[in-house]
Amino acid sequence: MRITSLANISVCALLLGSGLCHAQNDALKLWYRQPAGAWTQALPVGNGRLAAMVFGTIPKEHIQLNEDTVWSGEKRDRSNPEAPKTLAEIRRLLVEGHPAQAQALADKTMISIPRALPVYETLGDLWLDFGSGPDATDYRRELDLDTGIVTVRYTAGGVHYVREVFASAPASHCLIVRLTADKPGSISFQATLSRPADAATESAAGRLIMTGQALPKRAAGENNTGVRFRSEVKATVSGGKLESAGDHLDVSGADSVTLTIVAGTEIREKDLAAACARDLAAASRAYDALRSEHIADHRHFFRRVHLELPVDASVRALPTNERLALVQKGEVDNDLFALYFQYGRYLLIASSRPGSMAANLQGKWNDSLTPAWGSKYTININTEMNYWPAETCNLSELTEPLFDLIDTAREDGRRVARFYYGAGGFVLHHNTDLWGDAVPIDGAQFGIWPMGGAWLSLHLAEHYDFTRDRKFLAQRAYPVMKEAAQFFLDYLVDDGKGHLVTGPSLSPENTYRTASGERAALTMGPTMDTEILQQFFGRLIEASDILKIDPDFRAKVEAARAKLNQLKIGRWGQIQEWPEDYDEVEPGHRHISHLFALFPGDLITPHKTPELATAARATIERRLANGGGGTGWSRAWIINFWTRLADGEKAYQNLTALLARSTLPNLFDNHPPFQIDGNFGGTAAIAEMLIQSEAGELQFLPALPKAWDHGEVTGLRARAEG
Ligand code: FUC
Repeated sequence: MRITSLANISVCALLLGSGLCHAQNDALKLWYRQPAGAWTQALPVGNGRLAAMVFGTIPKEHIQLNEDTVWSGEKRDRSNPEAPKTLAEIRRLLVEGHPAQAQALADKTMISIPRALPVYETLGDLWLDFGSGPDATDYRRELDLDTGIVTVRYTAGGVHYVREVFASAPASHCLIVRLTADKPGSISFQATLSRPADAATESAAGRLIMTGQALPKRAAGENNTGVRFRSEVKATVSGGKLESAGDHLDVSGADSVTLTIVAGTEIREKDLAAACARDLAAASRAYDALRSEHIADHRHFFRRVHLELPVDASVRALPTNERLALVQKGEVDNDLFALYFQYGRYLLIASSRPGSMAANLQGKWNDSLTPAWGSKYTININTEMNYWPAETCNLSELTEPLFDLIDTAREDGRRVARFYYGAGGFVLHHNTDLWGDAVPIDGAQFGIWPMGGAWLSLHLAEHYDFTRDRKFLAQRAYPVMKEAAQFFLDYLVDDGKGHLVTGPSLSPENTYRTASGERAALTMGPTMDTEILQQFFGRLIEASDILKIDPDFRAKVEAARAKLNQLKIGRWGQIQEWPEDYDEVEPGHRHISHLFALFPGDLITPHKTPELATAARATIERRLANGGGGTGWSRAWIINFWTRLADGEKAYQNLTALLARSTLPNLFDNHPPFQIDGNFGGTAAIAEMLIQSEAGELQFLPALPKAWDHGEVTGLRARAEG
């Protein structure tokens, strides 16, 4: 079925041959027969600001905690003072065919000082030590995606125990742990808070208190600055006794216990003790009231989309880790894709709420002081991928933290545009952090890429596409887009052949080899930059047209857009990644940036640009034939590409590979290590298999694999008619 006019925005599509089926409860649960033996088996809860990983361990429960503004380091100017002096020379070296020299110079003179940004750190750990006791039986640990509650149940010494953990957004962003037993007086434990470093804990009047500072670990000799935090755990006990002693709380002989966990940092609060007291007071209500309030709030988002794929009841009856193990062995479990899809939606609800920071490389779940890539915002693919499912999967409001991040980063971005490039507007490079840092970091082969602001700004345009919220376009999106465009109007240079190009820049993180054998990443006018600008300028022009403003500015953007390079097809039949048809040093490289135009962009479509679509197919095949798709996010991007090429079978094959090769027992994406982008990219891809609405066409079931021969989906969204 193909429908070519745009219709209404809420879409209800029935998969071919479907009957009406009703989701059984277990359809929406991740569940296990054992406690988590590792962090990647624990189960996540979150409300955007606070997050936790629940291990469900006996006899000592471990709940690892995060607060989304606990970052090491500080806001500061890391500009390399040499940058303005060498820009022209770096460009000259590139134009004259000395990319390795250009790159070495850029590495010395453009990369930030210090070279790394601050990192996102764990808040700490809550431990509930139940002491030694009789062995537990009938153990079950689950995360119910429909309620947002992790539940642990077991029987020990003839008593049936239940633990429930959830992260409430409405009740002052607290975490709640509830302990009950079916026999009065059965609950006794000692509670402590700890952190691997840089914190002190104490107990007072039925509360645990932890205070500390997220100190930088990587910048020896640097100022020891970092975000100050405070976390408190308040115990409310029914029956039995509660005592505070030293750094712990002792609960003995209780019937039931509720622990309320709050946390704050100096990023949002002036007086951390007062903030914790305020939040505890706001959450000081009966457990049942907190629980039902949380469920209602969670379902407001979660229940908007329903997906049922073919179910094998005997497989659905198995624990999640066993189902994943079967998929790893080559068994078919379509229903696990539906669970994975809803889990992706769950993870966005839990990690990105209005008022929270945007979902970072690990969403909000990080147990380390030195996480991989700082658990930051890598904006040359990863952060954008986090938000790919937001609009199509009916979670449009959850994009707000991303827009806040752009707003924060604009400030530093203006400074860097002026200082590094003598340009107006704002520029972001391949990473940013809590404070919106805009400088190139890490090394020239990664950091010298000025497209972060333009790519992120496309998300503002996309939000408008799905909402047609004119006020948003006028007040929030357009001013940012205009500033991002202004940068490029000032920054782009003529390539000597009448085209405007970026540079020095690169095709994210890939390296080429010139005919003379020189290896480099830096170049003038990498294909991805041109694609992003084609799309971005196009959206800017449209926006100014819709709003009927800025005709002069629009004319300048139109003129610049007309001078951008066209896509070229290289000697392998592929979309050329660089302006010259260089050899890739790593033909199976994880980044496939030059297919931006296929997804998330829409410059390449099988109907409108069939030759380019064939070249896009050759590009993916070449990457895959050379071992591509090795990281979770790379595989997830590949699935999205196949959906846009309307190849349901290839999409299905790669989705299977995503679960079989790049998914951890708690269904977290595995880069490796854990990185959440693959979850979000995979979720977005499943939606794209079922509905697409780019390039002015609305298509139902555009990439439906044969294996999904029946099922049901409701609530996905499409772009609306203007
Ligand atoms: C980019 C990718 C890496 C990783 C990092 C966070 O640098 O190339 O694979 O995802 O971001």
